[in-house]
Amino acid sequence: MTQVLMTGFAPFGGEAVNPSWQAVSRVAARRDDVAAVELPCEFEASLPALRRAIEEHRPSLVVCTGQAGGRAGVTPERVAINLVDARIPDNAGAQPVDVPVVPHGPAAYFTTLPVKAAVAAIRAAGVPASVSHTAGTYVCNQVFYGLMHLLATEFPDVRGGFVHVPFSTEQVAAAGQAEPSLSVASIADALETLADTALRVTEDLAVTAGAEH
Ligand code: PCA
Repeated sequence: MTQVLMTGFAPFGGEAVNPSWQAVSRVAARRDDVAAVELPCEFEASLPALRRAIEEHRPSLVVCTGQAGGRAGVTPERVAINLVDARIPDNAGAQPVDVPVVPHGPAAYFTTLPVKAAVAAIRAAGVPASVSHTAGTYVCNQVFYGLMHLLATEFPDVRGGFVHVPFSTEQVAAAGQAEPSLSVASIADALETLADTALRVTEDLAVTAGAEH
C-alpha cells in the first residue's frame, strides 16, 4: 500500500535528465510503500498532474522534489510563496511573470515535514543537507505552494513538502562540467531517509537552521 507519494520533475532548461525524477523512481523501485510520479515542468500541467497522483495513490505523506542546479546538498524547503516569476520559459513555452499560484490564496505556506529532523538524519547517513528558506519562483515553488494549498484545503490529514536536490554527479560529468553535485544513489538515500524521518517524527527538532541570507 502506498504510504508515501514522491514526485520528481521532467528535465528542463536544456538538461538531458532531472536527478529529482531519477532519485524518486529509484526509491519507489525498492520500497513497496513508496510511489513515484513524474511531473511535467509546465506551469499549466504540473498541479493537475499532482492532484491526479494524490487522488490515485491516497498517500499519508507527499514529498515533491526538483532540481536546484548549483546547490551543494539536499535541501528540504521550509516555505512556499504565492508567486510565480519565471526566469526562463517552461517546457510548454510559458513564462508567467508576477502572477499568484492561487488567486487570493495566503501569501505563503510552511512545509509540514520535519525538515530539521530530516536534515539531521540525512547528514547522519553521510549526505550533505541543509534547510532552505526559498524554493524560488519557478515551477518547483508553484508545485510546493499548490501542494500545501491542496493539503490544507482538501486533504488535512496528509502531510507534505518539497525538497530541492543538486545536479547529479553523472549529469555534471556527462555535460563536461564541474558543478556541485551528488550521485543519484546518494540523493535517493537522502530522500528515503527524509521520508522515513517524516513518517516517524511529527514534531520537528528545536534546533536552529537559521540563516542570515
Ligand atoms: N526544478 C525547477 C523546476 C523543475 C525542477 O526540477 C525549479 O526549481 O523550479
